Amino acid sequence: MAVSEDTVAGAGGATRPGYRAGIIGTGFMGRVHSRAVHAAGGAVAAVSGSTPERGPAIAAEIGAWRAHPDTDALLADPEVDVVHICTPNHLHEQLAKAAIAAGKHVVCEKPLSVDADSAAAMAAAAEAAGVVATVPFVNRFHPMMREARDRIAAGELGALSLAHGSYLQDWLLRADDDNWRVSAELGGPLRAFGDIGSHWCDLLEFVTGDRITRVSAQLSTVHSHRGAPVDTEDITTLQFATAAGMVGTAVISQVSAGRKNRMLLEISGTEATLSFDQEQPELLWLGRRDHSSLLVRDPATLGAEAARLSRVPAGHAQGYQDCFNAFVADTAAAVAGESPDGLPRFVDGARAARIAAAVLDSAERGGWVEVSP
Ligand code: SOE
Repeated sequence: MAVSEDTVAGAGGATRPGYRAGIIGTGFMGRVHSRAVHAAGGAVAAVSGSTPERGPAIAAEIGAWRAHPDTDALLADPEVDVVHICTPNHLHEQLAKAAIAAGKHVVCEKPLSVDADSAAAMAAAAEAAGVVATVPFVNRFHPMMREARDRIAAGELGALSLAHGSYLQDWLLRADDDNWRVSAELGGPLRAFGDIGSHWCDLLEFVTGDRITRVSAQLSTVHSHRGAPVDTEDITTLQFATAAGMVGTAVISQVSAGRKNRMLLEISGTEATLSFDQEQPELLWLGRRDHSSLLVRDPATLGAEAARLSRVPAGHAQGYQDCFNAFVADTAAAVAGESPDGLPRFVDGARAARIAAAVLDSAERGGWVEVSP
């Protein structure tokens, strides 16, 4: 796969061979991706939006070299090495397969696709072509989540027994709040779970190294009309069990007034508990029966992976966009032939899609459903 002579700063600050991105989709996520590409020292070679008219203005805004009138032109652009797909979910499979067929590496937004079979087909296509194909499960890139992962792997929590938490937002609180994700046709049948529950489940499995094996879920739609009838859920509640014997619950909501993007993950074992709040990403609570403490992101005191992902010294808060920047930097490292630890790939997106399929099945049929391995 050809790459340019530009240099790219890796997650830990190292320089990499160049990275020229073509971004498809110009909404909130397309802009976040473009900032991350630039932060990594790469270039946005091209962009294409939902209409040819939007292209030039967005290209100027995000500093892209050029705008293409459609996705075919972007995929044929020889100066695009990596295609970033930031479109509504129903387009992911078709675009990712076309990008792979054109010999490009791919970054595709989550949920990877609208159902488990399609997500698995995308992972298989990437594997067969030997391209780098990643999914921005960016919460993996919080240094304190790497710290939690290292401590759990070292046995500091003892035998894991319980995991619980939530991912709560309010940007769809009111009936007149609308977005393409609300439509099952465009976003897939699970909206809140696909959009943010997928992050929560991925993070749980990443940090613990464990697997959700069974789920029992309920869906609730608070607003049945948002201009048109609504066929996706506002809230998912979930009970689960894992292969290693944890039980747990998760609450996923996009209608929780005042909660902007609050992801809580708390994991308990026979010795200790770790608790993380995405809105306070510099901190990790370590609870013990007789002495609890609040760990602060300080590269000098953290494990190697957490220190690697710490992009600024202690006391200089880093958060959401930094996670994205680190994710793109590690994707660039993978494109350059390295194997960065914890990089979420299409197989991880396909895994999240299998959990989503079990959640949907359980909610529709009632009762417990096994997650296919
Ligand atoms: C919108 O719900 C959204 O932008 C998600 O798509 C992201 O994955 C999440 O991190 C923030 O909220």
